[in-house]
Amino acid sequence: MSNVVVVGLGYVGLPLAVRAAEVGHNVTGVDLDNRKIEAIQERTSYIEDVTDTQLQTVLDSGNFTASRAMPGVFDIAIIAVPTPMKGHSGEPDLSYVESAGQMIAAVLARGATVVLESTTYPGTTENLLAPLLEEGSGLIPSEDFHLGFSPERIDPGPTGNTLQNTPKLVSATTPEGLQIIKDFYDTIVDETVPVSTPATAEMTKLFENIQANTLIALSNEVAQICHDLGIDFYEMIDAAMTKGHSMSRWTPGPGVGGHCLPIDPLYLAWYTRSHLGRPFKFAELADEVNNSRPDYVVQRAAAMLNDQQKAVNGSKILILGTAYKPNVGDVRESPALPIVKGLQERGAQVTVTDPHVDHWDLSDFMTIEEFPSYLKAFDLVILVTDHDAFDYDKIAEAAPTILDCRNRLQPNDKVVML
Ligand code: SAJ
Repeated sequence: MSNVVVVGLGYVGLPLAVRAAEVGHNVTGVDLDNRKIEAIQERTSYIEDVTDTQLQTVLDSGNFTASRAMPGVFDIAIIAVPTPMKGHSGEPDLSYVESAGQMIAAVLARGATVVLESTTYPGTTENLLAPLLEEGSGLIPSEDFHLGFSPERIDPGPTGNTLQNTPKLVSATTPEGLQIIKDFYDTIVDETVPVSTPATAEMTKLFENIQANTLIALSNEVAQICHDLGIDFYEMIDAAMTKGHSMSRWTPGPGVGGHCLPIDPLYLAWYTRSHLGRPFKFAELADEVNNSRPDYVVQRAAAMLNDQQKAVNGSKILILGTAYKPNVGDVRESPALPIVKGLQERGAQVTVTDPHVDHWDLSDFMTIEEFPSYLKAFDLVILVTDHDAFDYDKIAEAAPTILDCRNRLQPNDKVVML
């Protein structure tokens, strides 16, 4: 077993660190966020996919410790830090990768291995991280230390897709490095898939999310056409799926949230414009279509109120679910945010309820225990995120009128499908 450092203890890094410790590696988790380190020292998991028991077990085994600083020695260092965009510039923000690389370079020893897991544009590992490690350590990449890229494929929430059962791409700048990286990941996942270069692995990861984001945008646009033509999109997509092959089922929604699907395609869109001098049209079009969905929800809500001779201004609207997808508590890039803001800008009194979200300060918040009995007090209910915890029978029975953005309820005279 190895001395492993995981830099970045978020939804990727903490499950990875815990899993590596579970199989016997000696793992140090490093994060600059004191709250994360304190939570771990208090033996409490802040990541839904890691239970308190799992965390406590590896802490008690002595195989896992958390720290704000790098340990003095390590065999493998894995970077699992965020790769967001710089505001609305459309430009990637690799500052977290750079600072993680600098931390690692300061203690990088000959013969060690560095793996980047954070999603990024092709060439980052070899053209940005390698020189940064060399500058900080004086060691030569591929000669004095091994370097590779292994994209994270975490699927947050109780989806059944786990770190262990999701095949893991592995890549490196040398055959020796690839063998070392493959051997490591073979101890923690069921299947590793070697690819020829880090850039191939970087592009593969982006393509996975670009394909999803684009097909969701396609379904979003076709769903609007179906609505205008009086065609049930879901009957249509289910009929299309009977073809049995070469079809995949992506459903329309109120918009695409999370810190992956809406962001990753823009990494490649930025790269093609800045390095190849041409746009990545599918990424830009999908972004435009998906980003138009929250306003479409607001428009449809206004039309439903109008049908009741009510204005949005002054109406009481309840939003069910603010997280970016069902059964998680993450609101990053959630479409609920622009939907709430759009309704408030039109004068609506908006209340939200979400059993998974701990912090919400954009509007009034109602606990799930309160909300069924108060449903009748609202002029309109909008189902934005269809958590399993909601009692859909009660909602259908008690709500005045519902705009269902997730096809979770049976359409009737009160329930309108987005
Ligand atoms: N969504 C739709 N329609 C769909 C599927 C999803 O509107 O048919 C929306 C969801 O409501 C959500 C957003 O898209 O707002 C993203 O949800 P998701 O579950 O599709 O994706 P994430 O962000 O939770 O995880 C994705 C996954 N990638 C793909 O599905 C290709 C996961 O496998 C990746 O590991 C993860 O990104 C990541 O970290 O890159």
